[in-house]
Amino acid sequence: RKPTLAVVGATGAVGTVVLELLSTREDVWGEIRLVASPRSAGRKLMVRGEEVEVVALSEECFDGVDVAMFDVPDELSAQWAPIAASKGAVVVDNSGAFRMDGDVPLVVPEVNAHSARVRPRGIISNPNCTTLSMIVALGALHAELGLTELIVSSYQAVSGAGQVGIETLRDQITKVAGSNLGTQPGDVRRAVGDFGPFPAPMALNVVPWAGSLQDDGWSSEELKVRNESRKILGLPDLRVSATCVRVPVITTHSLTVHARFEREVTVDRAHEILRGAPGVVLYDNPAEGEFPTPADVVGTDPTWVGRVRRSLDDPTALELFVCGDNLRKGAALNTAQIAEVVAAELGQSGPSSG
Ligand code: 11C
Repeated sequence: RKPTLAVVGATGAVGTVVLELLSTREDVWGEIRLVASPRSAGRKLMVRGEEVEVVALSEECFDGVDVAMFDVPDELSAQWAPIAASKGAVVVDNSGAFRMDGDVPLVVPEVNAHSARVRPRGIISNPNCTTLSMIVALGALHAELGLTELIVSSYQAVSGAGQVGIETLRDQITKVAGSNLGTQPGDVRRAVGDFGPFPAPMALNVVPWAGSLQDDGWSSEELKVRNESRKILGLPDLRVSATCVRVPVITTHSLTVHARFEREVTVDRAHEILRGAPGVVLYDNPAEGEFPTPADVVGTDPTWVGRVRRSLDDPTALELFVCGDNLRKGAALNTAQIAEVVAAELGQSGPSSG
């Protein structure tokens, strides 16, 4: 029989994209069970062209489930993922609750699919969307050139903060539209009123902050980029410095990357590697105005790379601009891909042995 999938958090920003993907990707699933908070139970959502009723999160909702995707906040995953695993489901978790747990693999199928097989807790983690938006391209370059250092700045979309992030930016755009705001200190701040989940206005602004405050002024998001990149690439001592910035984009994270390698690199060689890398689109012809931007990348699956240059002062380093849809490859798509890797494995060994 085909494996049974539970989607926990089916009504959220990421869950909504998961349902779209499940309706368009090769269908490897038997039953798909949609799970959400008791508040959303009873709602009917479309998946694979059929209406499916959402059930409330409970121990029983994992009965007979082979794979459970979790797209819920950290604290809910921390509580419920081990329960789902104890009931025999392989959990693919998109929260930050388990990513750095030594007994939980952190998987990007194009980079380290093999590590999904070793999962002592029955849980596989999906990386943070900021790491995911660049790591497929960097994994391909690392495999050929040997990465030694990363210095990155992010330009993160508001949907990284969930549906409330999207609503906040839309509301602020309405408030500033057609005005001459953005010409005096504090005028945008006063006009938009409500900052929602952000520490400053998002309309007509950029905000050098994402996540929570950690030691020595770093944000949690910056530490995630560092720690998760090291774990996925299997480079525990990789030098990584990240500055995470939120920009007024609805969906698609962008990053500038300074990547240093073990030996001298050329743009031609980097182009060749990126052109051949699964999951990567090279779009790099600035003479024709061709480079990725969030407005063009949103809604697509690949990691888009442009503006590839060799560093002027370091022949072993490259400068890149990378864009990835933070709700697709950055979250729902990578989760679906991991779940499909597990489904294929269960298919080889029988669904109850996972
Ligand atoms: C953002 N990357 O853009 C964050 C959201 O660890 O999964 C995802 C947080 C996480 O705000």
